[in-house]
Amino acid sequence: MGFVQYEVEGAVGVITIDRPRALNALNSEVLDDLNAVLDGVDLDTVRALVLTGAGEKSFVAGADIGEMSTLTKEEGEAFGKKGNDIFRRIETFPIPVIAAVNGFALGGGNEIAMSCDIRICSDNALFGQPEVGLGITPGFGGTQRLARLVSPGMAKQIIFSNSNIKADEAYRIGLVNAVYPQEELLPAAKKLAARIAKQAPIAVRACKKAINDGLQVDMDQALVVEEKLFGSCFETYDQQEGMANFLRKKDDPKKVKMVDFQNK
Ligand code: CO8
Repeated sequence: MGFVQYEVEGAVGVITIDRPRALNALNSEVLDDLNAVLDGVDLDTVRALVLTGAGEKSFVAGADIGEMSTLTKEEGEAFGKKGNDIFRRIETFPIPVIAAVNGFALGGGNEIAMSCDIRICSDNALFGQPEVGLGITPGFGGTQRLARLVSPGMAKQIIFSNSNIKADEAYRIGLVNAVYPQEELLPAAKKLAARIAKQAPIAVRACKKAINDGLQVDMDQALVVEEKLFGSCFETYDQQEGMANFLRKKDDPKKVKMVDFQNK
């Protein structure tokens, strides 16, 4: 795929936005390629995804400013919707997506990272929403996801003042879960993805759905969302084998084995 590479290592898929000459900025073509890569993810075999940027300098330096510079109001709305639809697809993708933020994550770069389930970054990462310096608002979900992820006050400070934040500050405010030296970032992301991939896949998917859907409703409704998904696990091989394995181990520690979860 032109601007987006995809490789599978075991049960982990690694998606790399690959437009290094423009610091991996997102133009329409990159967004289309990303959508096509998501179409091609084999959900029977791949259980977690890592999303990163090509090169050592930039994760994604934003939406493509050249492409945006001549948009009309209608075209601007359409471009915002295009990005939003794809980022929402990532956010609601059935399996977990980990953003390995390896440098600039500005504007649309921070926004795509925030649509992932988990964010970790390299120590040279730089986060920001520079849109007001360009005369626009964040248009790929930044006003909504940053306020939900950190706090409304912190999101407003970052967005209104066009202030970039470094990796340690991103960690302090909870925008990323961990910071690694550049060379350790991708291995760490893959290791985390592989650990997730070893768990019962239907249960992991249900956890993602429960957290995402539950956050959209009040606590009473959210607990019903959880109950339904919890109940659905009892129709799976993975639940039967996972629990049987635990009981066998209690019975005879020599019977300890790794459960080979079957995704069914
Ligand atoms: N768009 C297009 N090209 C870019 C972008 C971008 N966002 N960022 C970098 N590039 C290009 C540069 O133009 C340059 O190309 P060339 O070599 O042909 O001149 C190349 O990448 C390298 O960049 P620099 O020479 O500038 O590299 P530096 O190391 O000096 O600087 C920076 C790196 C600080 C990242 C700098 O490139 C920069 O400030 N980039 C823009 C960052 C930015 O403002 N991003 C936010 C864009 S707005 C946005 O994302 C809105 C999302 C919602 C859109 C909704 C639409 C409706």
